[in-house]
Amino acid sequence: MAKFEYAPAPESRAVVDLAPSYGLFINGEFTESQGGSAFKTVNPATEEVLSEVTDASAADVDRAVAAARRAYNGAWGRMSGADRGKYLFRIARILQERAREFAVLETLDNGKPIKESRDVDVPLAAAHFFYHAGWADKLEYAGLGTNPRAHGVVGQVIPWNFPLLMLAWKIAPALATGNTVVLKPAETTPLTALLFADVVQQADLPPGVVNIVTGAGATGQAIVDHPDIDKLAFTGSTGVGKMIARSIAGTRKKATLELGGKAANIIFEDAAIDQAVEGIVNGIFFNQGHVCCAGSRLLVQENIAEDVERRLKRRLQTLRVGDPLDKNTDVGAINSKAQLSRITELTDAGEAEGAARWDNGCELPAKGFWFRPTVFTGVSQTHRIAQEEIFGPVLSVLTFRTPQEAVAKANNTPYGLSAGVWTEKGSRILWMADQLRAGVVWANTFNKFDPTSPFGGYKESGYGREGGRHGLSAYVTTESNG
Ligand code: TAP
Repeated sequence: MAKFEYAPAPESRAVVDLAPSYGLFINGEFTESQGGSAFKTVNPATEEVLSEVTDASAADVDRAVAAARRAYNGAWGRMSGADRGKYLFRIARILQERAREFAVLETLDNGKPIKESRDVDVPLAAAHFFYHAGWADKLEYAGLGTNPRAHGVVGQVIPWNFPLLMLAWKIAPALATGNTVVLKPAETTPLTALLFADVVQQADLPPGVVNIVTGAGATGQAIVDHPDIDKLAFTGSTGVGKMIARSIAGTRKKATLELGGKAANIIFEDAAIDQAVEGIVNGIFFNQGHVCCAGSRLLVQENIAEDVERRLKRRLQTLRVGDPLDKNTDVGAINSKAQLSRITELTDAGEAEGAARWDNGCELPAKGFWFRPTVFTGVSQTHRIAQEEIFGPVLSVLTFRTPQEAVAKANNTPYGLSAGVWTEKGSRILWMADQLRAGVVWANTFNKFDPTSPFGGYKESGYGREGGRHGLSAYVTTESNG
């Protein structure tokens, strides 16, 4: 299908000032590792090396936890909520002021389109700090229980799909409630967390309140295992989440786990089809499908399936895949070679198991990690592509005849993070929301996020909520909940 030709409109990367290498941010300053090594972080769209970062050792994690403990026992632990709130407001405003720098850096390190980092990741990260800043002096009135108090030192481990945003989801509520933090960003996307360390300095936060240690899985494990961590907050895969749950079992550590998903996006025959098609595209092709709550299973009522499929494929042919820094780009690069191999392996399995594969046939850049927007039809519930999280731009289409069948199929997964329902009938939306075992149910929309709204899963999608008052409650202990 013919597309409008657009002239390229690349965002300048001059706003980003990258150092050739980075140390660890411990006790308010960048320091050298003790016994750790270094690794390179690359731009997944070009494979260009962006910088070298530290692979923190267990001794480094120990120093970071000690700094966080000192800060908790010192100025931060004694500070009033109103004063903590001022720091959070300051961080939020600095994030807004430096929004372009953060957006370009996120796109360089992650591969996501600039229009997403600019319009979604960075504004939402700032919004999380603003929202939690407002709570810092009102915790007594948040309905959390009697006399809410911080846990102490919180260990936080985050994934690569929304690096700055996941950092904000973790750090903002922890600080608002008076905890101190040791955070590890994902191995492939450490750079915006290191730039955030610069913001922490600029905001003049007391030393040790926020510590950033970069590294791979072993560094994350050292945080999880550290005896002086009071609470853990993890976002990542269900596999690693289960390992964490096993390693803290029997300890006094509290934990929230935000894990994977395999959401159903359910389209009824009375839905506004063109809007639903936009919702399907947003549901699975936003952020290259690297979204825990992505609408990766499309459940469409059988009598409209052909029409929806035709319109969807037509729409997908207009998606622009390519340079993430180009403001016209809709779908950017896959975050890493390892993730590209996983997507390739699962889509090959989909074909081998008998589903019909289609992609939009777009041209892909010669260098970097890329995958065409792909749709599988004729998918059955037992296929791996209907059961396993692909975490890429791949949609599996299944059909249903009755609302009961839609619910049964939607719930037929070990996960339970999110779902979408598209119908004109309000009563059906409410009935479906009640039946679906998912932490978030969107109605006639998809992938909408707000700091006031709790987010989290059922079953193997984890436990605990982030955002809203529910998210705050995970960071405090009260006289009623111990
Ligand atoms: P993981 O491999 O689980 O990695 C998540 C984080 O844990 C990374 O920082 C990782 O370090 C670290 N890690 C790895 N092994 C560890 C260990 N043994 N102990 C402690 N930390 C360890 O997931 P991922 O590939 O980065 O992210 C994709 C997954 O996250 C998907 O399943 C997705 O659904 C899920 N996710 C869920 C949500 C929510 S809110 N539910 C949000 C985003 C993503 P390295 O980077 O070095 O491996």
